[in-house]
Amino acid sequence: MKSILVANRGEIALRVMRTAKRLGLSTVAVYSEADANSAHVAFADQAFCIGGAAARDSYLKADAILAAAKAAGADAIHPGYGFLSENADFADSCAKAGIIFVGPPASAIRAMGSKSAAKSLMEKAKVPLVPGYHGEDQSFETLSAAAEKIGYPLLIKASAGGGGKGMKIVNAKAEFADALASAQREAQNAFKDPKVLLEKYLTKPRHIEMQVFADTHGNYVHLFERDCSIQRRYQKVVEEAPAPDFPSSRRAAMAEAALGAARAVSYVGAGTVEFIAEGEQFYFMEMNTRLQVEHPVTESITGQDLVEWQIRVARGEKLPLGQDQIKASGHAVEVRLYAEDPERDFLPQIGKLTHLHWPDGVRIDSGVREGDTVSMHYDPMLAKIIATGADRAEAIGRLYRALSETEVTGVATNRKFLQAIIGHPAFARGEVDTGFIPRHAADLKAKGGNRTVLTALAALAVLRKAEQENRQVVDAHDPWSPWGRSPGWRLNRDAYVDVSLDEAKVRAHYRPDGFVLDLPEGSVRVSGDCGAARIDDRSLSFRAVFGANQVTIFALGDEASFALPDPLAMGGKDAEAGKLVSPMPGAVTKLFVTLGQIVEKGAPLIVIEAMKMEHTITAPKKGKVAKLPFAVGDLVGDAAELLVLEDEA
Ligand code: MV4
Repeated sequence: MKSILVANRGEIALRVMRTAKRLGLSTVAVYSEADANSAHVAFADQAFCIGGAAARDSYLKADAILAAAKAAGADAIHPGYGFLSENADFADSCAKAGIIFVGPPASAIRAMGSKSAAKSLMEKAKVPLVPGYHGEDQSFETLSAAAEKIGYPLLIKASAGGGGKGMKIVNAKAEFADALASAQREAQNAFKDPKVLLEKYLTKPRHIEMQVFADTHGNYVHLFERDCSIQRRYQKVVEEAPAPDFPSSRRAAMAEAALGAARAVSYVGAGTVEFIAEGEQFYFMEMNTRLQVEHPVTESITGQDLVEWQIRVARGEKLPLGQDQIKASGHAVEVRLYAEDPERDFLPQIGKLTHLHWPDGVRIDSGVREGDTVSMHYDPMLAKIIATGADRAEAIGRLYRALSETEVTGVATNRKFLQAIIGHPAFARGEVDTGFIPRHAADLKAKGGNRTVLTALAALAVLRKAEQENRQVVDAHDPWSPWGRSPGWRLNRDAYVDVSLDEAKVRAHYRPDGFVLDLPEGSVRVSGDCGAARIDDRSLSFRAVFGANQVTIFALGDEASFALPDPLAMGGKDAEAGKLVSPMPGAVTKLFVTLGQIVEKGAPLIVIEAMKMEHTITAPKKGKVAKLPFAVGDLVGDAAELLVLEDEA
């Protein structure tokens, strides 16, 4: 194997290519039209555009990917996760084309693809199953008789489903018939297969999964478990290894069950066997026949590179280590940082990442860079942040600090939500189960504890910026003269300016070394600047990131954004020069003008839509449209230059 194509995008494409390069392989990326300027394309030795932005037009197009592999002379294809990673037909097509699929045999993918069939196989292999029914006979009589035997509450699952899709809880016999009909309808619509299975419903289970590996020589090992119990609507939020409060006897039993599952389907490569656990019991749920998003926590506690293992197995080598040589030490916790807004029901966010700063001392697996755009076409995960420690408390402490130092502007993120989980006393106590987020929902809501400090810092940042900008203009000959420093400075009387933050005015009284700010909570003294600010008697460092009409302050592990007066309304420098910038990230939904057109003051020019709201940009003066870089449908970032109006000659 000399060359590998990665049939994926974002962080996992980069992750796979990094190891491939280290192993001396040349790397081939594929990308959609939306990803032409993305990090995974830049990192690869060569890259091929395989189609349009929508996944079905690119990352799901098996033929286009195989054609790219042929054109590049790639010997192998790594599918990453998602997209084609668990598509047995794609694995077959690779084999037919003489290309190594870095994944399990198509037969193993198929065997685990149907839940009912998988459960029957697992039953034979003596892998523990939740009491239930997973038979072929789908008649109402058989299903309702099975339901009576299982008892209530019970769960109806789509046999072809996975990850929580098509599940129905039935609390009592009277609900069964309706729930069944609806589950069958949904299964038919979503998976074109109405087949369901029934299970006893566990109300507060933990999700614990075992990492397994097998080679083509009949060797099977496990690399311990991961606890992924903290989920939101079946999406994992926090993953850790080892599972907290998980005795080694249960670990050994679960590992044996997982290896039994892998053997039962003649598995090869990296796989994950998912269990739900309640009390002392655990039960097989499903097997994921791919490398998982959360594999870094396993890498952290074992010191192994799982992508290297995958590639070596795909080359026909034996597993790098035997079971006795695989050791776990310490603790690792991962969180998934998403471009989503917890205050708007976790609505996915799109827009340009105007500022991005990653913390030190932790592993960051990310596919985005500052200036990149988060589009609506793909999963909005920005990064996985993985912290390790000698023990769980140390790992948690590091992760909390890392989240404090993570800075993203341009899109809302779940950073504070993650921090609230990682910092929660119940999490510290290891009280993790699938009910964690709903149970602690009130504690996980954003609280404005540092509002006064952040407001004071925002006012200071705005004042310092104004000073810098004025100093050049007003007082070029003596930059230190108090006269030129700001328009408000006068001798012998109260001198002040009003800073407009979020529509409210903060009065700032000049003092020789700073300001006294009148805030609703009272007066505070501020001085210094971003590096070393002082608020009353407290010194702190902070960062201010200015957007087109807002400023975001990062301090004390917290952040807050404040709206600034509209630069167009203020007649700022940009507006005078006729440069119109986007007030927020969004999509261009309408253009009223064309290049070269002459417009009157106040004429509507462009409509930007974001968060279902339309913003119309109007002409601040009469002029000729000299630049118009965007078309209808384009995504624009915060502060992107939308249009330039030139004075008419
Ligand atoms: C269950 C269950 C309770 N009882 N099965 C959700 C996703 C899919 N992988 C399996 N899931 C569940 N199956 C029985 N018999 C509860 C869940 C479940 C869950 C499982 C793992 C992680 C988070 C979860 C959140 C809600 C429900």
